[in-house]
Amino acid sequence: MGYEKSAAAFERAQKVLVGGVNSPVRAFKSVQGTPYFADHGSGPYLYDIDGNRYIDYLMSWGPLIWGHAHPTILEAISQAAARGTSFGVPTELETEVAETMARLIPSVEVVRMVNSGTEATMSAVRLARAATGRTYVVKCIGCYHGHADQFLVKAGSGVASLGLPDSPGVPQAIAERTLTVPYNDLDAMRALFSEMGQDIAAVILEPVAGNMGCVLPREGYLQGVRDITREHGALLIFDEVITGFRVGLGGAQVRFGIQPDLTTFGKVIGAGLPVGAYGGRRDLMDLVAPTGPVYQGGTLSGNPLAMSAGLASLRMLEAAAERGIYEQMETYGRKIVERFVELGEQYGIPTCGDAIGGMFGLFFHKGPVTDFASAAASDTRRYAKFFHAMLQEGVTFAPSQLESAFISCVHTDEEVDATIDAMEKAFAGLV
Ligand code: KE4
Repeated sequence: MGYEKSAAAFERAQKVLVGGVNSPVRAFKSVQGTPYFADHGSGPYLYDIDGNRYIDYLMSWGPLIWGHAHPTILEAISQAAARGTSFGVPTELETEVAETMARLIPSVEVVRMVNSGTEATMSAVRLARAATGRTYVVKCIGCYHGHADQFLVKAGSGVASLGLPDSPGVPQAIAERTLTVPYNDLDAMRALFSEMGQDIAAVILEPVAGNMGCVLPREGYLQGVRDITREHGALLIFDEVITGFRVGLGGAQVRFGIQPDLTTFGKVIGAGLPVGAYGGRRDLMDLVAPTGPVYQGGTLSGNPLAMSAGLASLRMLEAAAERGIYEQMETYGRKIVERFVELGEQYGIPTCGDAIGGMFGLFFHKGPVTDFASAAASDTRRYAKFFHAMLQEGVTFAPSQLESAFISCVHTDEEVDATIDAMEKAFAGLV
């Protein structure tokens, strides 16, 4: 595998783009080395500008549940583009996407489209604060909800777990209104609410954590959080930017049988075009302008190209779900995880992992990984070696141990078997 063209492209990019990238994780800092530059994608494959082909489990960090350049999605985009790229007035496309989301996700009665997951989560939190008249928000350590100031906090000290800014530029006054607790820890959530419950507007959490690797909720955890928030009059926001339409046709909330008050979306509903959305109970959503006083707007919200791509993706998912596409993706993910763990045992390397729907995670950790503290104890150096060894074998995972792997509806036995062969070769070089 040569990377000369990518290396030159990265040199050039760093002169005019911050760090040579438009999102930090793309710079490969946590796996070292030089990022490969994409040339094009086709189905489950990504091709870089040096002509290397990879079986792709990064999938643009989640949106590409139909793989790269799916003909039906491309056709939808080109038909929409031929009619114009944006209008600044409503289109029926937006209504059709919202109707589809509301039909597939029972807790969602009304939707607002935005342009990114960050916009969705920051707007949902603003709405929760307005609806409850309270200012504190609870997030779980290790869950990522985008880069709005209120989410860039690290665990504070003491039971109150007052957030501390985790990035320069985030005022203490904002950070301290975000409280943090470990994921999967109902006792910590209960203790926090017993101390501050009357001041907490909402809990926002990833129902399946995808930003500390792939970490599933413990049995009863999500229902426990639902019960605690309801008991204290706080709202429950499920951040399904990753899990929405990925862990099942109804997202994590339908799969786990939990009704949040608000849900945020992104990624899959735009099929690779810029998109986000938040939605939920009508009495809450009607507080948003122009129906209510909570302001939020966006020039390109509900953009017809993103809506046409998203609608095509969702319509194909509905049909494919009947054919067991989610079970198929989960079976493939589980097969990769199981072989990864077996190889760890064979070579005496601590490994664990999990899979759910179209996502899975591989940890260099003896397990179990249930929260950020355990995820962060993984052998990230060994993950970096594994990541590059797999690149050499023509397979790309996420360039970070603390991210998830994404499979698509168009990965087949051929790619999964080749991935397992590649892992067998990669492990030989890890000891
Ligand atoms: P965006 O603003 O990046 O569209 O969405 C933010 C976001 C919100 N909620 C969850 C659960 C998310 O995972 C994300 C974004 N995911 C990361 C990767 N895990 C985006 C990759 C990147 O930052 O480049």
